[in-house]
Amino acid sequence: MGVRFLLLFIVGLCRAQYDPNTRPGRTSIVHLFEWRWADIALECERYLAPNGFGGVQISPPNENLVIGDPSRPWWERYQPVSYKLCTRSGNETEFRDMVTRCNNVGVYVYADAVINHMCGGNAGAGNHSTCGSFFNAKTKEFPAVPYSAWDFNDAKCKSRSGDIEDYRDLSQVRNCRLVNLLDLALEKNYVRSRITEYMNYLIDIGVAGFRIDAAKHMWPGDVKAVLEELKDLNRKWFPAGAKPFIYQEVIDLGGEPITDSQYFGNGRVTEFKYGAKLGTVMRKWNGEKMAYLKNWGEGWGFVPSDTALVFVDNHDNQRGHGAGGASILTFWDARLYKMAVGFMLAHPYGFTRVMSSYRWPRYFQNGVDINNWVGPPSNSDGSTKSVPINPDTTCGNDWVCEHRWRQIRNMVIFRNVVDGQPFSNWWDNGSNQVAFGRGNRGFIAFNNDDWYMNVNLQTGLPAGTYCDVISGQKEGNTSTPNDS
Ligand code: AAO
Repeated sequence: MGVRFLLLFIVGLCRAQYDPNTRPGRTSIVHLFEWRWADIALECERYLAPNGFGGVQISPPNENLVIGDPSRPWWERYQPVSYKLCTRSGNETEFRDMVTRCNNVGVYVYADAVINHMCGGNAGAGNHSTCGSFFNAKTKEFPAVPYSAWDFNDAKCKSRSGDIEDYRDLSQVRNCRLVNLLDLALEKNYVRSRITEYMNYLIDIGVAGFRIDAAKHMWPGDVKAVLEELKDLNRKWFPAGAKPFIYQEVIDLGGEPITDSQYFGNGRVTEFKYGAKLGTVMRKWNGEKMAYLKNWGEGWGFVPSDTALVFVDNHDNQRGHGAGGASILTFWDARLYKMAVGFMLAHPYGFTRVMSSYRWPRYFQNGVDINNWVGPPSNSDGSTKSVPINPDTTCGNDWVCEHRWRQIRNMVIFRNVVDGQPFSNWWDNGSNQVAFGRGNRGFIAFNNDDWYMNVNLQTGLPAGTYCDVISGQKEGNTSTPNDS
């Protein structure tokens, strides 16, 4: 008995960083990409909590380089200047207010931690930063942290340009600059302690976990050393001993020496194969069809379910950055996108993240969207626009709010309802009509063929009348008419 208890205890400790810390029965988070803290606080209270969302991934909260003012690209936020909490999403007071208000309604906050690097190496005089901190990238001085030249990796990098030139060279990927971003020397105790100080500051404010940006570009042992110094979560909202949820951005589509599994020891990893493959299936490319989804998950070569953070698209690959390629489905392909997100939320594999985006003026030249840099909806002074809510519950000001689309919101609730139930009663027509249940709690059917679906299926549900929450909406004891 004693031994078993000890074993459980050790296993429990080791698994802690895989646990999203969401409230029981809340099984998904949403990435409110580039939203202002004030809007996120409101959204937690008015929409996310009432609809069973477990948490929000926020854009990086720390000070960054201002680029192209007033036409500022979204990606400036991946160029840190210090760990002060002011960005165009808001200042520290607004950040604290958001975390407190979201936590108070049981919607937890996951911060995007950009700890692999500072800003691009060419930034200098003439550039400013979001809190006004002085810095000089050319001399590698960031006095607001402070970091100076010897806190960076350049001496260890063996590529000709100092940048990552070849993803097949593992040490280049981890020691050289990712697109010229100044690469921090994470093997140094000094650098590690500045990073843990920043992350612990966020934990004290009340965040529940972190997306680790560019984890692939850091040695797994260095990431581990940083994570080991993190505090337990704030006792005001979380149980004693709760550890921050960790999901590491590791792009592993195969063919490179850096693999997801090298990072399992630190927490979950982003499973990029998921969105790339699901997009291919829904688009029916490469001879793929939905019938093949019967063994979706590990059967498709994905990482073990309890180490996976999954998503249909993310802020990079919805606009051609990062990895995944043309198969990635986004809000621009609304019908297929809803099906893919619906499939993700119905299926038990992985911990699910829903994307919430803004529209930008896409402009393709030779197949490349040359406007894929365009930042969030903004005012003429470059400040980010608020998210107004229309009478029909959609969002204004070019915020897409996919998480408010009925089909997606209802499937977030579906996932909560079927949580813990087995994948069951699979049916397919050998083509693109499929259906499956989750124990005796829920059942879903998809038709991605070009002809009607007319079958009698075993659902596993108790006899009764059910509402189709994809095509309609349950209102009291009735279901609104099919409007799909
Ligand atoms: C900007 C400018 C740069 C400039 C730089 C510094 O665009 O021209 O040099 O500033 O001044 C974001 C933007 C960047 C931006 C950066 C900083 O995306 O454009 O640079 O902010 O402002 C790699 C990383 C991955 C990274 C991804 C974008 O591994 O970590 O690139 N994602 C995160 C964030 C992202 C952010 C950063 C990191 C930096 O989510 O928003 O960048 O903080 C291969 C590799 C992947 C690699 C991709 C892209 O993928 O495997 O690891 O991702 O290449 O380079 C097939 C393959 C697949 C391959 C893919 C593309 O699909 O199967 O493996 O092709 O070749």
